Amino acid sequence: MKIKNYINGEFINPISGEYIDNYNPSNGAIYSQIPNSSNEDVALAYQAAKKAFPNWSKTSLDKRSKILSKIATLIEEKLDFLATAESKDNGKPLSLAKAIDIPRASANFQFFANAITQFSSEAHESTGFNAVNITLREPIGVVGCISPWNLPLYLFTWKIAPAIAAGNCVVAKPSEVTPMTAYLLGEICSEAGLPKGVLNIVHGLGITTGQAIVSHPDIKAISFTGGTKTGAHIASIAAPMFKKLSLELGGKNPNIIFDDCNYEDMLETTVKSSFANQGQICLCGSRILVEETIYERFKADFIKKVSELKVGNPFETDTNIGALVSKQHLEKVKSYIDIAEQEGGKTLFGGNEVAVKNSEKGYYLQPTIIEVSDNNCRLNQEEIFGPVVTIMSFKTEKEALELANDTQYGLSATLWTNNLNRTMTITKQLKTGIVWVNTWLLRDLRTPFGGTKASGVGREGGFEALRFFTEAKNICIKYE
Ligand code: TXE
Repeated sequence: MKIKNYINGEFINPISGEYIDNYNPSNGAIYSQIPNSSNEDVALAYQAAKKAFPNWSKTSLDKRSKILSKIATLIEEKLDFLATAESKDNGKPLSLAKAIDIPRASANFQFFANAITQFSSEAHESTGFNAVNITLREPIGVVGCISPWNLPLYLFTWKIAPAIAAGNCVVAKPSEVTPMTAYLLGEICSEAGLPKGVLNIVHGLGITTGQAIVSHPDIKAISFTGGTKTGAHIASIAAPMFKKLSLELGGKNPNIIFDDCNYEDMLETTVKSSFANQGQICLCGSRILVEETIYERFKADFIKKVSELKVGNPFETDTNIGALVSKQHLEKVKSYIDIAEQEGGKTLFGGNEVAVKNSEKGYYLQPTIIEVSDNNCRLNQEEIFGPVVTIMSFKTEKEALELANDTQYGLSATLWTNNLNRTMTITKQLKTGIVWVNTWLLRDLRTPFGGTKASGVGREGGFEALRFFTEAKNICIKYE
């Protein structure tokens, strides 16, 4: 099957006619091809977006909102179809795609369909000056959205929905590793009546297609989610061109566990925060820090729970852990297990590839727990982005906080305690954009989402996203 670019409401071949193979991670087979788009394809997408902008930006909020809602409904109606496509493309359990990825993609459109009707320009009477100040929030024009492979449709729509809700037209690129649901979204948008050119989806490699979007002089804002190195590279191109930038990058998130927590809740959630989506979520708690008093108990219970997880074909209903997204990524994750051994880390569970019956060429890895004693080891400092967590103990609150903050990243942290004073002391001092207390990945789409330090700049979600995708203009009117 050949995936095509979606430009000006039409599915078209890349100008060069070149295609790249796309793999099914559950069995290692090539199952589709995607356009290897070049600067010319991006230019075409830009022209379509530019042409659509004057009308779309002036379309009433009510109409925009209705179209976004319609897209949300169509995604919901096609849940099984889209979840199956996502699972095949990404390797994630079908059950996860059905429960999380696709419902969230629909929710992204529904949320911004509502949010845009509540997002307003502001006016301030400047008392004493006979003046009124108006702050208009105007759409930027043509914006670029570039998304990764771990939560394909979920993250793709998380950018596109606020961008178009705010009146912009979009040139978007999904990851070349997981292009399928983005391709299917094009059809859904046409069916929902989204005018031609409002959303244009260009497929291809990061270094060519992605870079063409970032360096296009008239694409004025870039919203990117992906690796920290890529984010830095994108910033080096976009910043001198004075583009607005939102960068959601990697994480090395601490999961801090105190002995006064609700132990059973903590244990169950920690299994999820460690290994959900094969550990390929930027919010996974990959550094588990446990208070010394319960360390041995936790270790034994955690190993037991993790050993019960089933690694298997994503389409089997009892599979907990599916395939990693690509051969290349599997190799990267495995290399960290080797590094652990060289650094003196002790593998408590896992560490090996899994041969899944009838899918022997798939990219399966056991959930892996490694005990470390030094937070400066590479395993605790570098993002692995796979089913590999480290555990280590701490003695005091102060030590826990120091360990938690001792990383270049600052995306999220999880804290398990029932002590209110400790909760406030620690959460206020954690240098992360998000802190969960006694829970993990509980998302309210109104909240700001994003990280500090090497985890990126800017916030997505709620009005933050609508502010990003608009330019604020102040008009000051003096009257007699
Ligand atoms: O991501 P890339 P990769 C982390 C994770 C992973 C590492 C590398 O640690 O192991 O990044 O993964 C596009 N100009 N995360 O290499 O390259 C690319 O085509 C413009 C964390 O697969 O960052 C894709 O669409 N675009 C992360 C998107 O960027 C470029 C999720 C992300 O790919 C580009 C994914 C360029 N020069 C990986 N180069 C998270 N924060 O959730 C690449 N791209």
